[in-house]
Amino acid sequence: MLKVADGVGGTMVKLFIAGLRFAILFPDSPFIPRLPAGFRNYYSISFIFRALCLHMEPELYSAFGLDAHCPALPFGPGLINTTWKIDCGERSYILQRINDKVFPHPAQIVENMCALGSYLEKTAPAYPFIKPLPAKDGSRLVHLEGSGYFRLTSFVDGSHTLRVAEDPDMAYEASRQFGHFMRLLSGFPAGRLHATLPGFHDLGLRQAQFESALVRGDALRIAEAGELIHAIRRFACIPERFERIRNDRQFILRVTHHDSKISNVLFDGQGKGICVIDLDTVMPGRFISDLGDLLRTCLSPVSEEERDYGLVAVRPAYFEAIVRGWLDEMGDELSRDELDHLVYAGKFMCYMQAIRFLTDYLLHDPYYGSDYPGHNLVRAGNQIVLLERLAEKEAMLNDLIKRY
Ligand code: GN1
Ligand code: MG
Repeated sequence: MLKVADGVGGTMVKLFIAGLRFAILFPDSPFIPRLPAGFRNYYSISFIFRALCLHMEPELYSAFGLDAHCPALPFGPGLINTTWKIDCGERSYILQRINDKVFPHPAQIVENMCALGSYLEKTAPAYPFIKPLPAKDGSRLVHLEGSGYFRLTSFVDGSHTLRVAEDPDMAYEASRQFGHFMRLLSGFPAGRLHATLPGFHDLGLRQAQFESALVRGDALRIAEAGELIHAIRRFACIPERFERIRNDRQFILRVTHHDSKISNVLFDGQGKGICVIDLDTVMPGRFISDLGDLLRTCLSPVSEEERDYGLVAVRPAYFEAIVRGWLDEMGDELSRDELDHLVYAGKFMCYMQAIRFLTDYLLHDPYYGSDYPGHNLVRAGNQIVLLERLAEKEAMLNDLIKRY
């Protein structure tokens, strides 16, 4: 139990702790001071909460055989799992708690990673595939009653991640990394992987969830989102096209990453890609998911978090770099029908992310949570503006890549 001193200092500490508790319980409260946008992801209330949480878990350190004195700090901007970096002198690790409200069978994730890891050890031994490390009892997933499921991986020394692509070369590198990953695994029977999140990028399912939220969701929020819903309706051709793709046998089921944003690529000090990370959603899928999420997250100079929609833009040089990076790896693997859907891939992912954010908003944010009131509405609007910008430039972008 924490013992707090008396006197003015003690009162200040008690007030701080009370404030922190309030912030954790009511993160959306208008009484909680807002941090500047750039800091929000790394230094938000949830960041402080995560930092405090790990110190409550000494059993976890012991299960993985980690020295209890190694400091752990919250790491990365992920929305679903909780991530810490643990520094133990020479070696550093990444510890993740798998969100088992989202992933119903965390063991399947680890099984997928081990199956892919063993395959790559044989077929591409030079690829630095990041496999979960065994705990003291040999298992690669530790379950702590009441705390959840945890896995540990090595931190790749000298690596870093990027939140946004700072120039087209970085976008090229990121794209090439995801294309490389898919190509290396093109001989792996995708159907052998568990679908860790069934229906994850099934736009038909996402559309049905959206339609249901429009009926069951909060009436005030539905009214507030009226204009956005209208804008979404104008893109009905995107889910319609997906239904045709679903039945098109030329759209091959491949080992697909399903979260191919630039922040899931490790870069070295020279700006070269090392490998891809965040492998929870690697499962059978279509290439439009991976090329699409690269386009969604790299085309604009600002991320899905940006509230000033005037800053959302589609940069043709980045489009070209991403498509080039993708085709340099996957060009020979793609079928004719797939090659005809390069721009569609980006539209597909922007559309799906917009309706996922909006669905969550209408249902009071059960999936993504929110750092401020209206957060998921803002994100959904941002993604629709990005989709509009992309659709406006579609013909020009297609011209740009004709020669590839
Ligand atoms: C989630 O947690 P994170 O940031 O890796 C989501 C992705 C979304 C993304 C939007 C399992 O990924 O599908 O694109 O948020 N992952 C899951 O930022 O839902
Ligand atoms: Mg992820």
